[in-house]
Amino acid sequence: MKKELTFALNYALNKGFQIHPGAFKILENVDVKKLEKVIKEIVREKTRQKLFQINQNDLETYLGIKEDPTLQSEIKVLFDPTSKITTGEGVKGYNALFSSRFNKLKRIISDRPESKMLKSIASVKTVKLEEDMFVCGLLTTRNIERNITKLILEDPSGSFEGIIFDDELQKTAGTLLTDQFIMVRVSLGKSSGFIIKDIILPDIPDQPINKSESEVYAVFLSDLHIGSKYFMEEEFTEFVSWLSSPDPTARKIRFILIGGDIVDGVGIYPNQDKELVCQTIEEQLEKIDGLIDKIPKNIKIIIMPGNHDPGRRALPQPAIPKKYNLSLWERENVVMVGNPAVVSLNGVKVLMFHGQSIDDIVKTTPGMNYDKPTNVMKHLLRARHLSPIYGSQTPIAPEMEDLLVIEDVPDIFHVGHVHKAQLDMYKGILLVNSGSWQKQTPFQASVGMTPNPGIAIMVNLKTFQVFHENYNSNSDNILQS
Ligand code: D5M
Ligand code: FE
Ligand code: ZN
Repeated sequence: MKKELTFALNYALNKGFQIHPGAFKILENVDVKKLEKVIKEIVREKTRQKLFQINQNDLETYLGIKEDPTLQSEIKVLFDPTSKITTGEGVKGYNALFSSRFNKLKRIISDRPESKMLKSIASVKTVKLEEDMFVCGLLTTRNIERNITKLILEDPSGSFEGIIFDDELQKTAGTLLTDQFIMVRVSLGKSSGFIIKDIILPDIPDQPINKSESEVYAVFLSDLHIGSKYFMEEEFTEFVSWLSSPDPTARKIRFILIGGDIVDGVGIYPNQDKELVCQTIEEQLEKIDGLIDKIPKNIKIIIMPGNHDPGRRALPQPAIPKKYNLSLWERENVVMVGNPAVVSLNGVKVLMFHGQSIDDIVKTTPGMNYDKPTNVMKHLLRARHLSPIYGSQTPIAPEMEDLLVIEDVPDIFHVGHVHKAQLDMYKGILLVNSGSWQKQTPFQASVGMTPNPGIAIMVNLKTFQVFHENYNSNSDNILQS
């Protein structure tokens, strides 16, 4: 026990006071510098009242941390892939997946004025084009030859090939992702080929942001990697204790969102066992369950899986199955969802996605890198899809419905995976990459990846003001925005 705490307890006991366990728990979390003053004032006041017991209520009243019963904390799961996962078989499955992607995104782009002149690929090929026309489809191929870019798009009626001469437009074309949905403005060239004059992405429309009526906070976490040698257990435990401290921000927290890689898993990468302190998934999940137990019960916790968590590897991922840890599922303040998911926190819509596709996008797209994952997040919002590239490193299951299309515009977009705590805004949407609680691993060091772990990002859901608590002792380790 800290000596300041021992002093405070002895002071009260020597004056004939009894200390209630609830009061003791609060005293444990009071800043040590304030303990002496706090105990002396409470003892004086209660002596005056001739009541020789110090209970939780006395401390909460004195510290001004009495729970505000008017604070609302309503959570609704608006989208969870878990029950929708069917997995189509083989080619038929992929056809269904891409046709669902096309239809959903065509519906989204139909709100744009240009869409009035939208033609199917088959009809554009047969009519005599006198003025510019618009076609849309999924980008299957992009070639650059002799300073000319050629794009091939597919819609259900056929395949369309167009070329781009304009330098700026070629640059835009260079950032497009394979299998992404786009709309193009085209005209007929002199030699009867099609020329692409403009590229239009589904993107995010201007729209008002939903805010919470009560002033409650949500914490954004991800990539704990429990079970790994590099999990920052001490720092994370310190953060968990801070949640029950008298700090005014901590007192208003009602939601914690965990965006995947809760555990480090088993057999995720070669020789992983040498970097694990817990060798089974069950043991790893038990550890998180123990930590969750220390979180105040008025905080609702949403748990979404990442590529290290059990269930299935391919996107969309179901919630971490019950068979690995029933007690997480049985907790009243825990909500288990799949990846991706959309939750409403007092009306604020949060799109949660672990972020696996960032790896593919960083590798293939000019101007994108691991230092600025929020730029990749903007790219995904413009494409209105969480993982467009099919057949690269990120496994995508052949579902009958494409559950990775961003159908609903969120107020907050929460991603993890790349271990960089970073904030940004895009068209009014708050972008949060929630970093990690795992120190740099030998693999990350070998590829020059520098994470900034140990930062808890918190958002006031009424004002959208962002706060953070940094548990990393390295002064270079900061939240990026
Ligand atoms: O991934 C953390 C980050 O490190 C993420 O950007 C992927 C990258 N990473 C991790 N392991 C590998 C391997 N083996 N190859 C390529 N890239 C990798 P996390 O999901 O936490 O492991
Ligand atoms: Fe991770
Ligand atoms: Zn990950």
